[in-house]
Amino acid sequence: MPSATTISSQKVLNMPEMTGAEALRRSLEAEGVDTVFALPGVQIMAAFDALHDSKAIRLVSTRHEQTTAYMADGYARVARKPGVALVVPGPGALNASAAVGTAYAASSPVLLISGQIPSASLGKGEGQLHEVEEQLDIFKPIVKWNTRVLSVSEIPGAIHDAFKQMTTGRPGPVELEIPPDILAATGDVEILEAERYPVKQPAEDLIARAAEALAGADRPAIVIGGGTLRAGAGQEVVALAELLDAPIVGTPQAKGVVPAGHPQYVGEQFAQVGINGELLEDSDVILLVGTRFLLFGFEAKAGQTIIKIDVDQRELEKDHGTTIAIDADAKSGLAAIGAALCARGVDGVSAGQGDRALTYRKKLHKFLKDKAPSQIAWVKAVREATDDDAVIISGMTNIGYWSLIAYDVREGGEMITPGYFGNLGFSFPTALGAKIAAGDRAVVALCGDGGFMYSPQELATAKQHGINLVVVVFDNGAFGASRWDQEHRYGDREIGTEFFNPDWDTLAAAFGIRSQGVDTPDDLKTALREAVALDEPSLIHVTLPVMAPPFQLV
Ligand SMILES: Cc1ncc(C[n+]2csc(CCOP(=O)(O)OP(=O)(O)O)c2C)c(N)n1
Ligand SMILES: [Mg+2]
Repeated sequence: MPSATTISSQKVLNMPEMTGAEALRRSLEAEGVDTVFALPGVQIMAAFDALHDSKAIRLVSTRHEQTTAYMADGYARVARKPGVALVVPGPGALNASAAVGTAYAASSPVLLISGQIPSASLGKGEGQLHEVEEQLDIFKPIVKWNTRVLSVSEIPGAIHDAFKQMTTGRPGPVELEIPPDILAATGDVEILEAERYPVKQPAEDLIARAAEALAGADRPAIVIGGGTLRAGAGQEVVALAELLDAPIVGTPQAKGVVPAGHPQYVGEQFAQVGINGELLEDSDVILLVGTRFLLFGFEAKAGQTIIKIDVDQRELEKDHGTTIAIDADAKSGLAAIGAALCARGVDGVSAGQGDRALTYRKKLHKFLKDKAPSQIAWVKAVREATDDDAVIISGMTNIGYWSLIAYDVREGGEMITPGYFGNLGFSFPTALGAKIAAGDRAVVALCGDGGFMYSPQELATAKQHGINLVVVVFDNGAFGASRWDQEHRYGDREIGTEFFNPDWDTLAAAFGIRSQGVDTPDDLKTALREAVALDEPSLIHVTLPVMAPPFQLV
């Protein structure tokens, strides 16, 4: 993210006779929106009509509201700017809610414009079409901010506030409700210019304390989370790790911040598999940056110093045995500690941790090879078939989980995950939005047969809008993770976990989508290489058995 400067908001237009829908369109344009993911309905038709005349905004229609918000999320993660979804209230908004929850868990900036019933009927319980009483309350736990506007003139300010919420502090989704009569009415409107906001700078005394602790450490370690990705803090993480000669451990949400293969980078942990507690237990000062430190199964011991940098005050208040809590954006916090260490003469050589990072990386690779050789072979096939800048969407499927630990994200590449929301059905629709932002870069959705069948109808969306992604469906004829659970914890008593699958080639052909079936990692590599080179969407189905997920190894 470029260093932000404050530009005070200016009124750029004053058009008294504008409709609410027109004000919405112009406000979105002023914020730099170029794509809106939408599914129509009577309450939002004025907004659709206003977008008809927009040269700046492309409306991408979907076949289910969940896809509008999933696409907005996928778009936001790759474009590194907010994604926008537009749906009817009630069932439309509720259909989109699992995707909004995902954006919340993943701190992704998504604006859901969710319509409303006519303003005169609000709160009267008349049973208006799509009415849900207190819709704002339904979204409260899964959005950073939401509001309802009840006049045309409020629309630009609401959009401006929505973008401020999405792009400052911890990013996250927001929800905005506009009743249909307000979209249709005219009023005095002043459109506001987009603003860029300053990032949170750290307090100097805390930086000095952190630098002192790190400079005095024998075995420091750095743990990075999604906050470092959002802040674009890769260079600062690497610079600090090199200064301290410290190993770096990532969460799956930080994949790609430090390219795999960097000498200081050890790897990731998912569900307590991967980089285990050993490295952290063997560290005297641990710096946590932009991470909620979920499920690490680690507790600080006496004598260890824990330093935390987070932009979200609520995270700093959570007790991880934190000694020094720095309220700052990851990039500015790391840069300040780096500068303070340089001023102290710390130079990376005297730190001399030997090859701690390498030792733990080797341990991790051996663990993966021993515990999950076939899973790793599939992950490798995906890696070898794609360029470094590919975008991989790791769905809730066996090979998706193992990718979180075993797939190497290199310079320029990225992996998108649902974070702690862990929702089945996430990867294909999210990948559709990611591909719109990714342009010529390859986008590969890793789906289970269970997860893909949440939205096979969106193959039509890919075809219609020319979204040339590759969908890989791993076919084990089951909700595999649940089937594995039954096999190992419930005496192999199958109930409700095995299912009937369609003939994938016939399904794809029905949508005019090219497809291919494979059953070895080598064949997947060949098929995927061919597929990413195509100028059209395609589907690869992979036959494989039910295998152990990482979270059932421990
Ligand atoms: C919305 C949602 N519902 C249910 C689950 C529980 N769940 C986790 S994994 C899984 C099975 C996934 O099956 P599939 O997509 O075929 O992948 P596989 O495990 O077979 O690789 C289920 C049901 C979930 N994570 N999210
Ligand atoms: Mg399956």
